[in-house]
Amino acid sequence: MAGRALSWVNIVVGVVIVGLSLLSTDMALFVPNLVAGILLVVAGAYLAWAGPRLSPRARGGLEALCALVGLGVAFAWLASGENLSLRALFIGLGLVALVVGALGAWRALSNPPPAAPEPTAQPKGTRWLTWTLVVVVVLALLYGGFVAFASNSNGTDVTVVLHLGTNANGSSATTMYMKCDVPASTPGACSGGDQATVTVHQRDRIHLTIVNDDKGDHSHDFNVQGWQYAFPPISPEMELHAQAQSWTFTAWASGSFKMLCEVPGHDGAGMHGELVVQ
Ligand SMILES: [Cu+2]
Repeated sequence: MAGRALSWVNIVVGVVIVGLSLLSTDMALFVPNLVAGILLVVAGAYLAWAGPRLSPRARGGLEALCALVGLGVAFAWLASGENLSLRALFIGLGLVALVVGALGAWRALSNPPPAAPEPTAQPKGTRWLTWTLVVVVVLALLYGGFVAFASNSNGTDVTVVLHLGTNANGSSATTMYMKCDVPASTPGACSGGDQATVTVHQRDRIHLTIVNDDKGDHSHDFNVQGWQYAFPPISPEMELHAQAQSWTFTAWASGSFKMLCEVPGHDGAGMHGELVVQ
């Protein structure tokens, strides 16, 4: 039946979104896309299998949820800095999920099937799917809540430019640095010598640019320690595949956090600094 075919479209769109999200270098959208794709697959599978046995309202609600997920995917990629072809694919996939979900919800709610006796107990075979769906939805909501809370900025923009490189000191011991480009940074936001100290206020929006003075693909790997800054889109991790890379994040959690290069030996050689969120 047509409704079931539509559910399969959700599954296929979800699988493609999961696959493409693995290709994406936009870390801010990687995890939300993964969650959105998995949500579409699980909801699509559930609708394909148990859809005809669900009440119109439950089916319509699930279809509407898929439509919202599709809208979210399309909308998020509109604002992304990812290359245009990948963005276009994601926006297209999101719009497909939006249309399929909206159509399914409309069909379920406007044409309820002839009253069938409501099953008193759910068929055993679909229970694990129900619970998987519940868990995925709860995780998605928790993550969405975290992202909404943690990325909420006070509107103050702070620019910080850091250089990562190796000192040519001629001696046998190699020393490395993570230092500020003071003229290029917001006054007062960045200080220190070879080990930078970045000082910002809580909820400032930080535009962080890392310049790799040693060139090379992934010769340095910038990260900030602490679980508060471990998850996209708040994590400013940059693997430095380009000579200069930028990242915007909100300093949502106060405290002192070590900034470092994660390439073995570089932290010890001096390639580290401190992020102080007051
Ligand atoms: Cu390094």
